[in-house]
Amino acid sequence: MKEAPFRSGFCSIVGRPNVGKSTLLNAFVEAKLAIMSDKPQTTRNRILGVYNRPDAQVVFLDTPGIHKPRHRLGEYMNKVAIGTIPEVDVVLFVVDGSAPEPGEGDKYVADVVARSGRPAILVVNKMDRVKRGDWYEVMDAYKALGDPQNRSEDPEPDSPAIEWIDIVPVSALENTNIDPLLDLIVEQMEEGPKYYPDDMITDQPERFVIAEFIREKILHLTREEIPHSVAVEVEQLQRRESGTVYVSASIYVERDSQKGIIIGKRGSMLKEIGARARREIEEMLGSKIYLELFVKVREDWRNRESVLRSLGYREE
Ligand SMILES: Nc1nc2c(ncn2[C@@H]2O[C@H](COP(=O)(O)OP(=O)(O)OP(=O)(O)O)[C@@H](O)[C@H]2O)c(=O)[nH]1
Ligand SMILES: [Mg+2]
Repeated sequence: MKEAPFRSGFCSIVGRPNVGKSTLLNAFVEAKLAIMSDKPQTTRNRILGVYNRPDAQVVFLDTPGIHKPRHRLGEYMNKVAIGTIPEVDVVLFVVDGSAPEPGEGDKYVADVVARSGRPAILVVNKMDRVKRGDWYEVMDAYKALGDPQNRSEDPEPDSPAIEWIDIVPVSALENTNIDPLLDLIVEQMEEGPKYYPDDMITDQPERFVIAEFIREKILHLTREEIPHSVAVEVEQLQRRESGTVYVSASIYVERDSQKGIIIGKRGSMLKEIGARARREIEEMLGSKIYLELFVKVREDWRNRESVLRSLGYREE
């Protein structure tokens, strides 16, 4: 009997902000590769995660939530997200089923996906928050985004329909229906090589992951404009002979008032950010770390091309 061919390919995870794309990526690869938060626009880069099984490899690309940009950073994020679509074998269009109806953001992303012409699976996430009896209604409401009439009152004549490969209700948070979704994705892949060795589940440098873990703690601990105004850069990463890793990182904000908030009363906020980040970084590196954080103001950095580039928000 002939053996089944090894299948492989690329799969982009797109959608408006906060629908659970990064939670889904982490569920697929069973590791925390992408930071997650309840603040929209958490992910700012393309995050690669490799899913391996004996008969297949899928390279997932988690992407920033596509949104109406108000800064150059936002424009960059949209470009990154949309730019992944033509490169992949299948697109996962993720929506938030706990919102009973699609919003403007979903409609916009559906249009982007439609125009790409790439095969697409509709993933209706957060179904743990939907009563069983309402599942079909919610899924139908989102399925309708395939029809250009439902994406705009006055659709452009060239706006194509999407023939969904399938519509899959999941809970990324509770790991519900993730395996059947993975099977479906693998089915879309053609015979192909292993693009990444088994022990390489991401292409993110250690420094980037550490900076992201620190940023995630800030997103969890702050509100309003602060989460959006923060960037983190790891400046030093040194393994000492004792086995301890020394990490120093800068937290950039846009104004002095924000610097005050990040530092907190007598440094209490910065201390909490550091303590939470340190625990997670130690777990990832498997060694003790010494973490030093500095808070710096870079006015309007989200609009400054040179600063964006230096922080790694640039096209490769
Ligand atoms: N109840 C529930 N919450 C979820 C689920 N998946 C994600 N969330 C929550 O939704 C919020 C957003 O999750 P993320 O994974 O950061 O969303 P995202 O789409 O990557 O967001 P951006 O990076 O901002 O585009 C977090 O608070 C998650 O815990 C789910 O299946 N059920
Ligand atoms: Mg994300």
